Amino acid sequence: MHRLPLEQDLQGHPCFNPGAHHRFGRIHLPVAPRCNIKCGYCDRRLDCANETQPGTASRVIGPEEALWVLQKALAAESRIRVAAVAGPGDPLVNAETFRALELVHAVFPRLIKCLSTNGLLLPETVDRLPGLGVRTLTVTVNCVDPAVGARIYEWVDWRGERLRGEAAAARLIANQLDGIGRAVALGLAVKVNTVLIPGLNQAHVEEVAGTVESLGVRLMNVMPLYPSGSFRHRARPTGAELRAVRAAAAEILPQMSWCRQCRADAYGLLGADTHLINNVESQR
Ligand code: CLF
Ligand code: SF4
Repeated sequence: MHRLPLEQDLQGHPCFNPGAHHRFGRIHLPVAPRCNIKCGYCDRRLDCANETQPGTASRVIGPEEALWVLQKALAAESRIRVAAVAGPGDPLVNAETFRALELVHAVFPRLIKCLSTNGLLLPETVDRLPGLGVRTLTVTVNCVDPAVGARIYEWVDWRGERLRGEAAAARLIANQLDGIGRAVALGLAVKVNTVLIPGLNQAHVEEVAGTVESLGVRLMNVMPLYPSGSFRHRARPTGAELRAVRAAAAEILPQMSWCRQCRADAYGLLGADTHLINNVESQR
């Protein structure tokens, strides 16, 4: 395991520390509506399935409103240690993410700030994250081979051009790996989420684990596909398939097995979710 100076501070992170998820919680601020890629399993009407379970779409809120709901949520749930942006689109392509984190960090400097991204814009934005209090980062890496990625990603918007096929996957993968390396060098704790898609990347997850481990990633979260979007007719992995893939990957990289595939507006302890918007709005 890589030990970083921030290790001590991460004890209260419910996703990065297996001992913390029964004791501490997180809040997701849904300030990021747009996305710059199209994963086959994504249903645009729902939350980013790279981090969150497709469900009822979150209502997007603005940065100032995010600070307000955070204050309300902290008053209602004192165990929250992490404020994160995890959708409903990709945080890094939405300027509102940076503004919200700036506001939150100014008022709550001791809260851990967390982000979950597809990684396309990570190389050009990662330098801004430590100054916003971001200590933990999740990048969804479903493959490190463009031939596999061409079957997972429908398109990638890059520098004004819509890439497709292997060119799209190659650009996304290159940026993800470049961005992860930069994030680790900046001292961020990086986790990789990999959506397990039977028939597409099942035999490829160990290669993903080995590649990101060599870049300094400290934790991997293999998430079962939730069939939706273009992949709505695909099978969800069985429990046995998921356990087998996780066990093989665990030989390479510690595995997160307690992920609850939270909504993009969840707050509280993992799995004991309260949904931010409905509950906080009822207090207006
Ligand atoms: Fe949120 Fe993700 Fe940060 Fe955790 S969730 S952005 S790392 S604070 Fe955690 Fe929820 Fe699983 Fe995500 S249980 S979906 S891994
Ligand atoms: Fe959907 Fe993928 Fe974009 Fe997340 S990163 S919003 S799953 S297309």
